[in-house]
Amino acid sequence: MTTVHLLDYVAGNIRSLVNAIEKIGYSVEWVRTPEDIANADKLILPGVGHFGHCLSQLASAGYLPAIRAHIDAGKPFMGICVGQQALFEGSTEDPGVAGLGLIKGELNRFNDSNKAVPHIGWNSANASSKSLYDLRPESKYYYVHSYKFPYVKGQLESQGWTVATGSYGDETFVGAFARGNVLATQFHPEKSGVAGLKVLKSFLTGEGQKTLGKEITGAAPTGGLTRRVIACLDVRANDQGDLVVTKGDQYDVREKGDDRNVRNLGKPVEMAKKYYEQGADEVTFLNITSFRDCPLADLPMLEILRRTSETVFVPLTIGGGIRDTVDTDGTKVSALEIATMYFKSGADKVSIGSDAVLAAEEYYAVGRKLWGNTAIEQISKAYGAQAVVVSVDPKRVYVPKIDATRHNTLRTRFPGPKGEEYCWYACTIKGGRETRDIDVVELAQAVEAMGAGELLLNCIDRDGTNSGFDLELISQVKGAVRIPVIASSGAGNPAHFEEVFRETTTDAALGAGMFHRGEYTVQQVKDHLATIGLEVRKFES
Ligand code: 1PR
Repeated sequence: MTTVHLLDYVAGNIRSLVNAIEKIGYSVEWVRTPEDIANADKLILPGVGHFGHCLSQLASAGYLPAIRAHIDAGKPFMGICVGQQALFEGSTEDPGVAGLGLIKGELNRFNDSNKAVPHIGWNSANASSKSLYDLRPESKYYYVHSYKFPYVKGQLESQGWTVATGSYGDETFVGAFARGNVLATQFHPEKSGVAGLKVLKSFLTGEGQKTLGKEITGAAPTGGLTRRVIACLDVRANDQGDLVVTKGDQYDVREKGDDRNVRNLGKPVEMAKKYYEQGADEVTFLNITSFRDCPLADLPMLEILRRTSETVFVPLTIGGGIRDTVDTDGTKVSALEIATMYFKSGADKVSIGSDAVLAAEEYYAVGRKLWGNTAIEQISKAYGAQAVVVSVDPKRVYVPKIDATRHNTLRTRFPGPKGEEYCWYACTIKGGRETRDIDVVELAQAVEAMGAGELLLNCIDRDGTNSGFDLELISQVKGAVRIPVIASSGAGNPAHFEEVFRETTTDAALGAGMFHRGEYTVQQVKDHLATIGLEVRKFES
């Protein structure tokens, strides 16, 4: 049997999972009705977003009894992320909603008083020398979640489960568990590179079930969450109309010569694959101009995502143009609909820039009230906070005194042109072309309140300068929010990544130009971080 049934009951990036399954040599059949489950041999329940949303969708469509029957019949079942969480009785995320109840107990939220939540990134799944569907102690897997089942030694094991754990800050959580025909992973195997594909393969071939729980010898378990290194591709049409990866200096992407051509650094799909193979933990595409002379459904970025997700098994983020808009035929299209097209094409996260600034201004203008109508709120509600990144394009503004402006100021180590010792960061829109009267702290706090799950913190002053990240900016924003922050702009060599990870609490760091120009590879950056003792994911082939 080379078919696996996939339950597509809820919005989300299902395409990556299909691509991963096909890469392993299996084909996917969709479960469209509860009756289809009866015909399934192997069943996978993926899941993103909110526990309550997923479980109530499953319940209202009548799937829960069919899933229970499948499991009770001893047929292979795999739950991924919220599909794993569904096996518990409930979650404090949505108290009134019942899970499948295969396991007693409920999930609760990570404590965000001492770390960023959601927990996003590559972490271990350590099965303590027991065989668990080809999980390796030295491998890292991609997690993205705010709720977890806390690990209590012996609790699940006493019920016959083999358990793998991860640790985040001072909390140890259940990363995966299996018993008999059931395998469940909190992490996303389809986004966990080669290590994740091995887990999926072990489930699909049935090998994992055969060897489950056997003692194995192997490398000692490694530490927790790794430092994430992200490769970013700014994409736009050049003057000939081809989509190219480009890179600006302080957002100016045109060559310095007389002809001022758009800098062309390569082809998006090929470059994304190259960075994946070098060990990039994520790949981000920013569509820095809109391609709005064609119908939305034909956006070239959709094709780029589709093709990239066939070969790149790490998370993909897409940004640019995510806002309510009007299609070429006059039809109104919401930001949520645009995001949905991106998710269906292989994106795991969408990144919102200009629209987030305007929404934040509105949020303060109406006295910090939320009506649920912003792009951030709508996409976050449908797909979960972890799927919504806000990309910030700030510019430094120098002031002579701390109280010279109403904005959140900091004392800088790099005084301004007139010796000013203070500065604040003004948010911009439209790729830095328009500066607004809102600072990064205000923006960050507003979008966190709206349900953004992560910030991509660029810096126009540093972009393309190779002079290192703006540590003052990053520390200011990290101090203002609980959600993870990706440091961006200015990386010129591996030591800059070391500096940003050592001197700030940033959750991830992103580079563009230094990779595109071939000055350094992603692997060189990660090797450097490993040499100085920082935890990184090693690329597996
Ligand atoms: O406003 O929602 O349509 O989104 C537009 C998106 O396009 C935003 O995320 C914005 O940051 C991005 N963008 C717009 N114009 C430019 C430009 O360069 N002219 N690129 C642009 C932003 C910045 C970074 C860059 C880092 C690292 N690119 O992502 O990759 O600065 O570069 P480096 O390592 O070489 O220094 P919307």
